[in-house]
Amino acid sequence: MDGVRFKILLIGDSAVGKTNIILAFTKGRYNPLQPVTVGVDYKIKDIEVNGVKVKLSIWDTAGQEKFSSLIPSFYRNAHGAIFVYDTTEPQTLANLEKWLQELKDNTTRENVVCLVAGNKIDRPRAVRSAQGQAFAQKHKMLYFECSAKNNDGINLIFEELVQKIIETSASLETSKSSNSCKAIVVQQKKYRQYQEDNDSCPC
Ligand SMILES: Nc1nc2c(ncn2[C@@H]2O[C@H](COP(=O)(O)OP(=O)(O)OP(=O)(O)O)[C@@H](O)[C@H]2O)c(=O)[nH]1
Ligand SMILES: [Mg+2]
Repeated sequence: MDGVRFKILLIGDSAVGKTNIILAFTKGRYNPLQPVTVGVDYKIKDIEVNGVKVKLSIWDTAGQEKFSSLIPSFYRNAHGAIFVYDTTEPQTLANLEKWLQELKDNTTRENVVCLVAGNKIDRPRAVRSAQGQAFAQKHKMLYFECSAKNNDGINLIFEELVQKIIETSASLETSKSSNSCKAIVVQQKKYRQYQEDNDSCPC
């Protein structure tokens, strides 16, 4: 199915690793000297989830307030949001409450699918997984941990988020775009059935 596009946001404090997560996912690279993000930036990446091709626009913004700009256009029409915190800095998890409020204040869609990502698990942790999970559970979000440095868990985050967006949109069945997502779910089921019946890909 062509023409499926999702807008994904990365949100969180400065230096939690948002830009490096995007870099790891889109280019397989890590930059320890990554300059702080100023304003808003985005990258495009095509992925395939359960046989369905999806074009992602992945939006990055400045964690430092003094550099943030164009906030409403950043949040507009987003399908999914990844709330990033640093597993070595407890305050970055606490601050996700503020970032969540900002999303709520600016979103133009009701059903933004949200995921919490605890980044920098390659370093000694100062936040237990259970603490991150508790925040995610409280707000009905998915929860994952990752290391942009080691490219550990990064692909999974985007794949699970996209899968959840497809499922959520299909179950709502209220708009043209959700109908197209429903079609994707049907296609995924057919694809899985085909894989069970045959060992090779149908495409
Ligand atoms: N050890 C480790 N360090 C990381 C990881 N991800 C990012 N960093 C470090 O954290 C610094 C900040 O990363 P960025 O990706 O620039 O953080 P950001 O969230 O985009 O920050 P702003 O643009 O200011 O909002 C980087 O220069 C890296 O040194 C990781 O997975 N592990
Ligand atoms: Mg950045």
